[in-house]
Amino acid sequence: MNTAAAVAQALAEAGIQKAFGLPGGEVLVLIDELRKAGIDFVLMRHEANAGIAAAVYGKITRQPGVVIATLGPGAANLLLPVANAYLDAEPLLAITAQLPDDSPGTHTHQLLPLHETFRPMCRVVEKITQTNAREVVGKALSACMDRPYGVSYLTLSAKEALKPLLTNGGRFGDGPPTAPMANPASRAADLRSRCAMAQRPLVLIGLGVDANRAAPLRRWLDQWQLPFAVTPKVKGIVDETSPNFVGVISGMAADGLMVDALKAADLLIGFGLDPVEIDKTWHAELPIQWVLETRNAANAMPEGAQLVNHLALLEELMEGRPPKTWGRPFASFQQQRADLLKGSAGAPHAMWPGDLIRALADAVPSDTIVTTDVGSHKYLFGQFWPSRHPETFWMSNGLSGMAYGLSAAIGAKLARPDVPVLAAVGDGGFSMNAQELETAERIGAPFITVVLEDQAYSLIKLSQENKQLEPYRMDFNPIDTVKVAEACGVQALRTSNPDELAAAVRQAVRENESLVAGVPVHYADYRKLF
Ligand SMILES: Cc1ncc(C[n+]2csc(CCOP(=O)(O)OP(=O)(O)O)c2C)c(N)n1
Repeated sequence: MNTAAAVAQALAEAGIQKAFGLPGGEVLVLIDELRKAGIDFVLMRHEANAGIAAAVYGKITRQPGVVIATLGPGAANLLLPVANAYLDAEPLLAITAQLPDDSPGTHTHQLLPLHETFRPMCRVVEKITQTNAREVVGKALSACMDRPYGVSYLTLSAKEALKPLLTNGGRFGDGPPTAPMANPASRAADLRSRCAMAQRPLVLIGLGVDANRAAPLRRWLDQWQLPFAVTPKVKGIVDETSPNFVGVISGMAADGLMVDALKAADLLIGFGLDPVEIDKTWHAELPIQWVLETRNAANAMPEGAQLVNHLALLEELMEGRPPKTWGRPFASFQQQRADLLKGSAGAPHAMWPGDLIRALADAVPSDTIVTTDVGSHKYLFGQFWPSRHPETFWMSNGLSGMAYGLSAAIGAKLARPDVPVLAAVGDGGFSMNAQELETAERIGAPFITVVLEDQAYSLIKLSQENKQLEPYRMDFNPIDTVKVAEACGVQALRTSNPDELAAAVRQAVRENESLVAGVPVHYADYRKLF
């Protein structure tokens, strides 16, 4: 067995069924060994997109997503998804080629300091050799799955890939040391007495809550009738159509209103709340009772915070009667939030963003997985999309990198072919990776893409206006969304009519077919929502 085959075998034995990527000559042997080991290689159009799709696929399937790229430029293109998985806590194993150690010192073609570049964001960074292949793959995979999920990075030179494996033993890594945990009973008693004294408690649920805690978390919130808010990365962990749902915190639309609600609370419980998602500093200024089960992404722990097992804590909290009743202390904020969506478009032939949300939410089943890109449309969907089920909403929010939504949709559809997937992206982000529509068609991962067309990097344009700078270089000419989609083999339409949009989306869902809908919006309308 050669080293590449040992890598493939270790991956297959760990249950990996797909590896995403874009090849170069240096990884061909590895890709061939993956094929022989029964691991499907999902060929994509850009390494960054492949890495994002892999990480989302991995998180949904509860295993590391695997992405393969060549050395040099291929590896350099992986910087974005590695950064994203690092800050957004998604499990990703990246494997790229590298020049062999015994290349002549003057052979610098495509030579980059890859280990040094990736090390700060990765848990395991190692060179795969003919003696360590199985062990190192196991160690890298298991490190990705330590919560919060994270990234490992391995290199395998084309030369080493062909060398015979010298050991075939190997054992999975021990993982990082566990942090000391608080006693759930005393933490529960403390929270109970704080709640008993509070008039306006608000539970802030964040990225640090595992999706498999959704049911007990919902039971506790329901039993105590506590008001709650969420960050975008856990949208759907609680039902956002519940009367106790106050809104989405951490920099989405209506953020000023949400921060006012936070300030109006007299008890903030940060249940898995991770500041990596928060673009302001209120998390450091307001007193928050941190209830964390794992370290935060990027290993940042709030001062004095202890870890506690969420499941055990929730069970303790649900022992006995709720400490108090609160009614609806945030009703006025909830009403103002709902009112924001009422309005009409500020330009002819544009759709009002509120109508867009309503039309889509009416057209798709509640278990539809929604992904977004980064921009004004992310703020819109992050705040107002009514998520109801865990892991049905995906955005880059720790890194906040554009060009996430479409790739994430591919990973999500491969992981959950049984549910519809809808990507909401800006026309700027769409032009970064629209070519992956062809990938989706080719591999049989149909999803719906809604492109919010405003011919601008609108979020940055609004920011330029807010700073009272000269309007400068934020607009671009349209690239015809419909023609791009059709060129990739996907049916498409453009409409600013909500009913027409809903009808087309319903049909695509019914027939499990891809659809791209270009929806003209007026950039200044976002201002009314922010
Ligand atoms: C890779 C990357 N480059 C740049 C940015 C900065 N940025 C954030 S939002 C945005 C505009 C996005 O424009 P578009 O995709 O059209 O969405 P819109 O804001 O118009 O909804 C930019 C350039 C980023 N977050 N990520």
